[in-house]
Amino acid sequence: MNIGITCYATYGGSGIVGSELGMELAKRGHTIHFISSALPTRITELSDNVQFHEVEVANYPLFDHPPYTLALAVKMAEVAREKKLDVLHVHYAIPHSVSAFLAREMSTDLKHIPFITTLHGTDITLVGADRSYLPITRFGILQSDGVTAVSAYLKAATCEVFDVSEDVIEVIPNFISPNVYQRRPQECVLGKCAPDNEKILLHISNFRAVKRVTDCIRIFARLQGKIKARLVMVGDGPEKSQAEWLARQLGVHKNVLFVGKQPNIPAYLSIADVLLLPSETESFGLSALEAMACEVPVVASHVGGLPEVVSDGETGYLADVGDVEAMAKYALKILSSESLRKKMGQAARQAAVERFSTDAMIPLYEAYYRRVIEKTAERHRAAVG
Ligand code: GMT
Repeated sequence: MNIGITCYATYGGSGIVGSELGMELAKRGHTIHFISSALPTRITELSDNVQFHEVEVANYPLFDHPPYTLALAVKMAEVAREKKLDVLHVHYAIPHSVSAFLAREMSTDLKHIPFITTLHGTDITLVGADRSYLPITRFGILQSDGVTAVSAYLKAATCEVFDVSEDVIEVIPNFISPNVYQRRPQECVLGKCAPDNEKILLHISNFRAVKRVTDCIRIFARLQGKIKARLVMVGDGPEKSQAEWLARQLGVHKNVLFVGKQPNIPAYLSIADVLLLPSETESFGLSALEAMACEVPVVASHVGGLPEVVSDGETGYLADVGDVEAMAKYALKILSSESLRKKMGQAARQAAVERFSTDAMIPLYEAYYRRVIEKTAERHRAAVG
């Protein structure tokens, strides 16, 4: 198939899922056309069957905000026509589904090319549910020829918030490549993060408020004097300085390492004993899945789609949002027993591979594309007579 993929290029889980899906589909013989403002994150190489089409947004003094949504729609239509796309798949509803709608409606020769929207989370639970975007997000969903959500929780939330019928949305969970995400010896990273053989607690995120990064510091502070450990914070974003400040306030800053954005996430996961993910909400929690694949038990909030990923008591522990006391207790339990960490880590790896591997999930996308293409073609034939 010729598949167009649009996602955010530089930031967040939806961009990671969009780009990794494209690369996996390309490995299976499809031709992928990424249409985005910049080369999507994690795309390291282009080839005959992985192509990139940059959306250039012309500016003009009159524009307070250059209209990216329109420039994207024009580029989508151009690529769909020139590259004979069979399907266009957009990740994150806002504004991508609306651009795809415009592209489809711009000209009669594009009406038979379906577009599919994958909902990732904040496009529904935070941004999309905001009054200023709700009607257009709902419109984008309903105009899509296919809609997928990354968890059953997100599907239910979308149906409720946007008053959308259940049969509109297919659940296709996020995935990992078990060969990329696996525990491997990482002497160099280990030496840097735990020079004195400390246990490692890891957090990985974009440091947005929704991630509650300061809870990681509070959890870590509760472990002081109980276990020799360090907290490694991977990523960057608006809440980083608040977390740094709190680490100083609580007197734990010497053992908290802020290492910024890192290109090699599996290397950090390979040295971790526990992943902390105390988010306010999480439609799926891709970093939890990545950790599980690297045999790292997860201590996270019991919220959103996380219980679909982390089995409480088996592959990690879940606690109420903000309950740093309970999360610290769970982290200590894992860190105090190497056999428990290993047992949970192995169960986590097994669950990640069996339930969320690329081999299990990519065929679901391929089958869904085929179904939507067929359905759209039938509808188109009926419409043109
Ligand atoms: O979490 C973010 O702030 C980024 C956001 C995104 O769309 O890039 O992440 C969402 O999509 C990820 C990939 O599907 C999910 O793993 C995250 O759980 C989800 N984030 C939230 O729901 C807060």
